[in-house]
Amino acid sequence: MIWEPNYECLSREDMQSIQLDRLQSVVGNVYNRVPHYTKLFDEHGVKPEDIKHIEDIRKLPFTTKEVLSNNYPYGLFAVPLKEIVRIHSSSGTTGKQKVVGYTKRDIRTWANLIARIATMAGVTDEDIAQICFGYGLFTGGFGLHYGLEKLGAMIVPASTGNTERQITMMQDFGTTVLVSTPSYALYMVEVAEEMGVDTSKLKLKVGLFGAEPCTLNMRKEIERRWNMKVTDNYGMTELGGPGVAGECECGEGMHINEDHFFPEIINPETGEVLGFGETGELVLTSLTREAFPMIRYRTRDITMLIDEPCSCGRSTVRMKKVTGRADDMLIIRGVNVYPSQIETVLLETEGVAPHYQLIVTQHNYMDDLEVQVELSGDNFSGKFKELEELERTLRGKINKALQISVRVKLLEPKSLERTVGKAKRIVDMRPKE
Ligand code: DLL
Repeated sequence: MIWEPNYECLSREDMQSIQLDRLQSVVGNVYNRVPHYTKLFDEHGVKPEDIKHIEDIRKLPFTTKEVLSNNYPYGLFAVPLKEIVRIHSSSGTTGKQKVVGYTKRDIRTWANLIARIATMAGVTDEDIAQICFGYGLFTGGFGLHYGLEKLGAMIVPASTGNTERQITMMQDFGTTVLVSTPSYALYMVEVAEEMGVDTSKLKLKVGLFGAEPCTLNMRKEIERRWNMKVTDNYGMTELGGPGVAGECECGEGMHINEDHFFPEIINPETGEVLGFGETGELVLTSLTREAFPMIRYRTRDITMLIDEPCSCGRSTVRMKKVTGRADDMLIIRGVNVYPSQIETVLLETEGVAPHYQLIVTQHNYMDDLEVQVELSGDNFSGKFKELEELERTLRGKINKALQISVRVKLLEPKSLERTVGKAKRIVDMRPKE
């Protein structure tokens, strides 16, 4: 089944005509209503009237994540606060979160987009969907919730945590659709196995997974151990959350909701626009968001676009699995982490030097982050009790800043290798494929 065939199966010409119409409208809106864009477009000598064809989008400047922190919290909103009915947020590079807003219409559109991607994955109104994403500022919980509700599925709003209870709910409520990060799905199956649950007796049919990369091996492992089909879906807070793209049952890339998000791939070094089948950084323009439009947003996610027809019948352009990031953002157990957030804590803490390394590993598909930091040479006695105290303080502060738990390892002064160029802050030992 296709949720909105009128939009998902259009000819290229019809799709481009809708995209152009919507692009002209959103560009006019941001130029007239958001001081940041007025200034930026003026600096680049581009006016809304210059957008005459869809390719004219290339005349517009890019938007980077820094623009969000510079305009924190509401500076990029294109409607008065009175019209905002909800905000969501996620971590920014420093202490400042990325905050995005939604009008009533944005919330309705969002639900529709999620209904599309859930339908693509094979979910119907007969299903019972257990949502194991956090309900809160993160876009995952509420995003999937309203979309699946719109579709008519029965929702178990389980949120995250209390994993044994999650398994019991699956058994008792007859869950058929699992919504979570792939890593949490793997952790859950481990707990289920420890509880002696025979997963083949559960009613699970499909997993709607997203918010972090899932390697092919990880996918196979989830499919085997849970005995269900895995699907991937993609989105980000800046573009409103999940709902940008989703995988259909053919499993050959994620269909982008192109009538709402215009995709481009660029060379992350030069900004040059690349063609279909070429790998680069995904750039997205939101075409319909009222409260928080984004023009040519550099996602920093590395992927590729494909325009070949898909056997599911949808004609929308697909994006391949995200294979990496063009910046230093890490995703640890589904949470976005910037090394600069950790650095800020280290710089504020007496007793440690700003020489650190982040070691990321994976055990049973669960991410683990260890922050290794050098003690500052001069003012430290080296007494065990003091070291313990310092480690505890640091761990507490970092956990609070990142909203995930990390391990802290204190190192002797000058023990980390010094480099003349860029410091190697991240050692990511997780499997890539
Ligand atoms: O993760 C939104 C979301 C929620 C998507 C639930 C899907 C399901 P953020 O927390 O802002 O938003 O993180 C966005 O996560 O730029 C990617 O780097 C990464 N990401 C999201 N989905 C995928 C995916 C949500 N399917 C950042 N595969 C993005 C790989 C993904 N990476």
